[in-house]
Amino acid sequence: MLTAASPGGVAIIEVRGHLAAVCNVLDASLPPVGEIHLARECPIDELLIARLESDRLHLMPHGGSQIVAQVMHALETAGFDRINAIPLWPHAQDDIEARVMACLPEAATSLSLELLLSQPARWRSFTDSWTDEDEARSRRLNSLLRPPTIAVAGPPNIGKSTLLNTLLGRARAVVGDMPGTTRDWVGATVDLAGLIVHWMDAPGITATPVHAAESAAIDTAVDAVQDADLLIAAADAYSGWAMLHRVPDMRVGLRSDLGETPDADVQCAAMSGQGMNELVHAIRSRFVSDADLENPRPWRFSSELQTH
Ligand SMILES: Nc1nc2c(ncn2[C@@H]2O[C@H](COP(=O)(O)OP(=O)(O)OP(=O)(O)O)[C@@H](O)[C@H]2O)c(=O)[nH]1
Ligand SMILES: [Mg+2]
Repeated sequence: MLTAASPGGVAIIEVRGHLAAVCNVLDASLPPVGEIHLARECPIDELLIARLESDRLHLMPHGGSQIVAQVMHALETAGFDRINAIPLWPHAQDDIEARVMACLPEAATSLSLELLLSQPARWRSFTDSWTDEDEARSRRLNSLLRPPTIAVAGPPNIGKSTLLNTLLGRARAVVGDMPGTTRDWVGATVDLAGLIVHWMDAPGITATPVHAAESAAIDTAVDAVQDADLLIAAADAYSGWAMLHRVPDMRVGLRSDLGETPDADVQCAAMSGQGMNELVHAIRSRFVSDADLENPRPWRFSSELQTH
């Protein structure tokens, strides 16, 4: 039997029954009754195991919904039945505040946190009827809690990886003068003015790959482009646009200090910082607009929230 609740940054999953199976799925040893172990080898996440009784223990992984879902799934696969979450929010005044607390681990920036924390007051004073536009705005705002994936693809050696490194403020992607520097997708989590995104930096796409590794890298780039929530085509003033297997959602001109890229929606130069704020804002606006953020009506941030 198991239950889960996540009152902030750490989740608590209570497990009752034949506990040896838990240790098999989590690759951890069973602590003696009354002791707590840190399971470092667990393939899902480092977690604490507190043995409360011979047949009852608490698992404490990080509280992110993905991690909790993976641990719960592993336990269910091992034969445990799920029981409803225990309401572990004793300080919550009402249901809406409890739901805000449950979502706190997902709010990773001050923008998302402030918006989330303002919801109990908004819902309490809301007497209007809920509209289709409220629902659509809420879906857009949900990207503040569930990071979208952005893929950047274009010809080689135009500054795609430099752009990612500049957004991160540190080196993550390999940058170089040789076309084909990036051999595989480099993924990083980037904060775009309060919107967290998973940024995929693709290898350069060229019609004339020289090495087998380059050619394989291009195949990977072409495939991965399909799944991104937002596809950015990148080019510089001289490269032309790469052929992509999907129409891009946005065209960005890079290395704008060397010249303007024809037909780009936004121009920027990562090395000098020119146009970077505009780029960040333009990307964020594709998911959440300024009007969405400024709208004082409540946000239905959880599908379990009733609107009447
Ligand atoms: N002038 C100028 N040069 C830049 C700028 N951004 C990057 N570069 C240079 O452009 C070259 C290529 O940069 P990368 O970031 O490796 O380019 P890439 O598109 O990732 O290249 P591949 O991985 O080969 O596809 C490097 O020498 C960078 O220093 C910029 O804003 N202005
Ligand atoms: Mg690169």
